[in-house]
Amino acid sequence: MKKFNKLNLYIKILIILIKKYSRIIFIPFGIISFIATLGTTTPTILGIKNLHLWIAAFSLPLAILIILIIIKKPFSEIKKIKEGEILNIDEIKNLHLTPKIIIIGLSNVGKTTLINSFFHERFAKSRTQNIEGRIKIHKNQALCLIDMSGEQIYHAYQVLKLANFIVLMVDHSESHSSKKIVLSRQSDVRDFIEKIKDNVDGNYDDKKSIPSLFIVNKKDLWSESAEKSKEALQSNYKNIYKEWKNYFGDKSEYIEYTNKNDYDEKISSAVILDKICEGVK
Ligand SMILES: Nc1nc2c(ncn2[C@@H]2O[C@H](COP(=O)(O)OP(=O)(O)O)[C@@H](O)[C@H]2O)c(=O)[nH]1
Ligand SMILES: [Mg+2]
Repeated sequence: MKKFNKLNLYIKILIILIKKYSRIIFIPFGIISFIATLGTTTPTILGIKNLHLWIAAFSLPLAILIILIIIKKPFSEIKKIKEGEILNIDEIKNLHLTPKIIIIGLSNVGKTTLINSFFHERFAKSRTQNIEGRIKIHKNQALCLIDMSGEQIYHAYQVLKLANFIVLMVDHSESHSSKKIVLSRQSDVRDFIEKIKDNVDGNYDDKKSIPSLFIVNKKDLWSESAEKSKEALQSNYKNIYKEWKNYFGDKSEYIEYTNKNDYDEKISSAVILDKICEGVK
């Protein structure tokens, strides 16, 4: 179990709660302290006028705060922030403090494998059916990584609503072993991105600037492809990335990547997590 300092989360939640209910908490204080300052012939206890009222003025907000904590259970989110904790869509929606990182892309690009690698698990065993969140603690920052099935575009639309960070994965071919660069795969990626943009255009006014990573995955397989087709692949994806960046903002980065550990120039998955943490700061 990773060490994770939750104290700052408790403080953050307390501040949010106090701000949200500031009227209920501070109006009684204002009224009682106003009454306590009135009048000249008021009783003096221990040299302080209306000491009993002042005690009430200070203890009432505290009591109200305690009652709010009992009723609203604001700290329940912290219990869920545990390394590896798996969350369904409703639980993900209830996270207010943890940045949500969505991993989107066509089916078989390697989304689930990437997420698993953050937990030092090997390749994905089964197909992703639903939207699933998983908590990752990286360098004392909690992240909620959200996986989806690439076959269902409405999953991507659903997770887009939640995103604080987007990881878009693309590849040269649907296959996990073929070195052949498939042109139709690149046009499928274009279509996928167009659908994502249309959805954002249709639904949000202020969602256009989201930090992101544009990951071209399965680099291990293109190393032996003909030099020309490799260059064409890179230049096509760099162009698609440029359009992506124009749309989603400057806080984005293009990376050529592989999930395969035995690949010589492998960027470690921890570097990807570093970039995500930097992006959500
Ligand atoms: N060669 C190669 N295969 C990969 C890589 N990443 C994932 N795969 C394989 O591609 C297939 C689909 O991966 P998966 O993570 O399930 O894709 P998802 O549908 O996007 O979640 C699996 O057989 C993985 O083992 C990679 O970087 N290189
Ligand atoms: Mg998957």
